[in-house]
This record gives sequence, structure tokens and C-alpha cells, in this order.
Amino acid sequence: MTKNFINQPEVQALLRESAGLNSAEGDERFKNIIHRMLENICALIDDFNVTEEEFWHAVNYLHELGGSKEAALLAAGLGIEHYLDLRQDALDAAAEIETGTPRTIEGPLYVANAPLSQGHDRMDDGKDQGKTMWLFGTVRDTKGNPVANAVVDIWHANTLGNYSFFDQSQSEYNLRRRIKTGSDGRYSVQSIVPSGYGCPPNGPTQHLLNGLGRHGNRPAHIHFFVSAPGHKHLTSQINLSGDKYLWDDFAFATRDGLIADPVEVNDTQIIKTRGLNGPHTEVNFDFTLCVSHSPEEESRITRLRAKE
Ligand code: MBD
Ligand code: FE
Repeated sequence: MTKNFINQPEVQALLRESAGLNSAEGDERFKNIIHRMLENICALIDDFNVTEEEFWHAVNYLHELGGSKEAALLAAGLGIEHYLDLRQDALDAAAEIETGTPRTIEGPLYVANAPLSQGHDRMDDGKDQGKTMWLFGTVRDTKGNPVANAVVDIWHANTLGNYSFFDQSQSEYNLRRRIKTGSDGRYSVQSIVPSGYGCPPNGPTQHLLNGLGRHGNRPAHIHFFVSAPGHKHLTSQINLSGDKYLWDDFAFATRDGLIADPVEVNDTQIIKTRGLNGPHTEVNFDFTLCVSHSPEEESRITRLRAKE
């Protein structure tokens, strides 16, 4: 076959026609993106001499991926979601915008509209015998002042690494809460220490990762959306130190500045003031929010989410 077969006039004409570039209808930006995507797929088929068997295997993979609703999981596992963060960081740096708590990926397991409480709540339903965790901190602005009326939306896995809603064996909104801060900017929750997540071993994401010689595990982590009037929305997570996957996260979400140390608490006075029965683990993490310059910056990006 001729070198650069993709550049044959017949192929170029086909790609233009199939991407709708010859049509007056449709969306310009969409057409250009689809055109580039088709060109890249065709070039890749050429460059790697992709066989017809391999091509239809890939098509069937997409069927499986969609059928099991793992496309967003794969986007995290292939680092594309982290790439979006790297791009936003670079855009912020280029604009010399001040930085607060680092952003990191949302992941595919958020559920909207968790119970909202003022200052404090308990997140677990008491059915998981995990270690009690007292998670607390302060939301501040870049000048160090506490931010009132910030909503700290928290979600994390149970001791099996599973998330309520996606794991139907858990109660509704288990380990999912929203806490609104008062004038002191503080939030606190009683919960259980989460375990790391592992991709479904027989799902299409793990199958692909197997082919790459990669595992599908995440360290123990806690997700946050933090938002407040006049401030930029923050999507982030903290990863717990001591986890063997801390710097080997299949979703690339661990970042400097987002590592929290679980601390054992034995002080009877602290145990008492928290209304707990005995020794437990505390995790302290403060957030710094940046001032927003437009209303859009104050809310999370639009994305299809459960219960929204
Ligand atoms: C998770 O819990 C998660 O946070 C991500 C990013 C991917 C899979 C499971
Ligand atoms: Fe997660």
C-alpha cells in the first residue's frame, strides 16, 4: 500500500463527506472535531496496520463499555480526566491567577443532593463496622479569612471500597453529606475510614488495563466539592497517607497538597467533646478558595450526574 494512504484524494474526500463538511447543515465545531477524529482513527489504522479483526474487536469493546456504563471510569483510568486538570492548571498559571487548594478529578461516582446540614453531620448509617473517622477543617479565602456559607459536599467509599447508590446494598446517601459552614468557616463530620477503590475485575475498564499491564486500584480517598458565594468552585479529593496506592493511583488523582494524615486520637477529653465512645481516627483538612470573577466560576461544570 502507498505510504500515507490517508492522503489519497479519495480518502480525503470520504472523510470530508462523512464529517458533513460538504453540508450546509449541522454544527461547524462538531463537524471539525469529528473530521479530525475520523482522520486520526484512519491514520492509526494505517500506521499500526490494524487488522479487520482488531477493528471489530474495538467496536465491540465500545458496546461493552457503554453497556456497563464504564466510559467515565475508563476516562479516569486512562488519565484523560487528570489531563483536563493539568490543562486548567496551565490556563490558570498562564493567566497568573492566584491558587488555592489544588483541584483534582471528580471521578464517576458523585451523587447530587446529599443531605445538607449546618456545621456538622454524621455520614455513615452505622452498618459498616469500619473505624470511626472524625473529619474536620476550615474553609478560608486566599487572605486566610474563614468563609461563611460555604457548602462542603463530601463523598467517599465504605470499607469495601464501594459507594452508595452505585452499590445498592448501602442505604440511600450513605457516606454522602453536604455541610454548610458558619461564620467560623468550619465543617466537621463523623464517618468511617474509607478503603481504596478497585475497578470491577470483570468489567471492560479492568480488561483494557490488563492489556496495558496496569492495575485498577485507587488509594483510600475522600471527595469534595467546595463552593461559596463569591468564590470559585473547587472539585478535589484528599488521599490518605499510608495507603500502598497513594502514589500509584490508577486514576492519577493524588497530588502534592492533597494528602491528609489519619491520626489516632486517644485523648479522653477530645473523645468526650466529640460525643464518641473511644479511640478513633481524625483527619484534618482545610480548604482555600479563590475569589471568582464570574458567576459561572462559582458552580461545578455541567456533567450528567446521578440524582441531579
Ligand atoms: C473512584 O472512587 C474514583 O474516585 C475514581 C476517580 C474512579 C473510580 C472510583
Ligand atoms: Fe472515589
